Amino acid sequence: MSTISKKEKEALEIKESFDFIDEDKDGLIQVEDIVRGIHILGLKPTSKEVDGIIADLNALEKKSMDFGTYEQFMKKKLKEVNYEHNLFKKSFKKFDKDGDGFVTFEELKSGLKGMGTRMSDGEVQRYFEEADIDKDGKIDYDEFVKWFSNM
Ligand SMILES: [Ca+2]
Ligand SMILES: [Ca+2]
Repeated sequence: MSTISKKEKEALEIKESFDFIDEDKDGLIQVEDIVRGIHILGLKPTSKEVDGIIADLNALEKKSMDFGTYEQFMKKKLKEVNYEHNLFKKSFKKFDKDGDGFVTFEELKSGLKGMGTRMSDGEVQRYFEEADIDKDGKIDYDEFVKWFSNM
């Protein structure tokens, strides 16, 4: 077990990604390069989001940014992503009644019922098959997130 907190780890990763992008080590990076940082940090923005990010940054009317600005920006982005991630986790848990890390057909069925959706077994089956990408008969968390994001 490592003793550093998630926050510290995050701060370290932000610093490392900045250093990596700042190739000439002058403490400044090009505004457009922030997209590389976003990818290094494992954030997967859509191209629409990237456009939004660039627009945000252009509004600052700066061509380059220092670490402070970069850090602030990344912290905000990571927070948004964590928020989304928590939402997925929460809903996954709702479905995964026995908490074994998989959602079975029965769990999906009763979960959807619990949400007040009226669906026939056939419809639930269709949903289930759509979500179960590797066809092992259960939905794991990754499959769940993919399915949910595509809905
Ligand atoms: Ca389960
Ligand atoms: Ca599966």
